[in-house]
Amino acid sequence: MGNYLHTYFIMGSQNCRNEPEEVLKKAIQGGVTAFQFREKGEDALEGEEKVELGHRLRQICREHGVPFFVNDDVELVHVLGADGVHVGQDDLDITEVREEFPSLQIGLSVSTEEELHISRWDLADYLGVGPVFKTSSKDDAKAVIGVEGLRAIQGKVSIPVVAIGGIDETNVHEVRKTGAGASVISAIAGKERPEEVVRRLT
Ligand code: TZP
Ligand code: MG
Repeated sequence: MGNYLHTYFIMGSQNCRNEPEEVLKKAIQGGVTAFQFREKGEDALEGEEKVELGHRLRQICREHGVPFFVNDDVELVHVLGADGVHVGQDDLDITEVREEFPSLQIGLSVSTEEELHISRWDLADYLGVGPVFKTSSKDDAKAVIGVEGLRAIQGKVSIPVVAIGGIDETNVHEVRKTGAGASVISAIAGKERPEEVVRRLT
């Protein structure tokens, strides 16, 4: 699957300014290299509606050859036939997730070196590290770690890292300098022309 972490777009309907299907198509048009369906938070869809949207977004990714990840929901990984799953520190146990999906790509969120030490990150294919900058897309976001925090964690692992949290056109170059990928929610999903933003991010 190459370097799919380069520009990793994450969203759910709650993040979108326009129809999620249109937002995703435009983001792909702009050149995103992976997508994660993260239907989560106060205004998120639930139940059948979440599954239906997931099917439509999964299909768009399939048509364009973009790897499709599901955030936190093992059942949905099965139902949608996802290429990978992303797990947080307080969500699923990565040991169980790896047992259930031996050949899928698995991402793990890590915010601090302490979390890294207590994590089975060796079972993951990549780490999502942040928030690197201030974010408004996650209610329970941990403290901002900065590019220094990103580099510190990167230096301790042998798997690829994708930065997350507050990444936009004004600061993405700082992330690029570290060699980490960039994962982005609001700077793409919340915009009128996602394709133009993505072109400036890549
Ligand atoms: N994990 C750490 S920060 C964050 C997540 C899911 C939200 C990132 O969203 P944005 O809008 O790109 O800051
Ligand atoms: Mg989580």
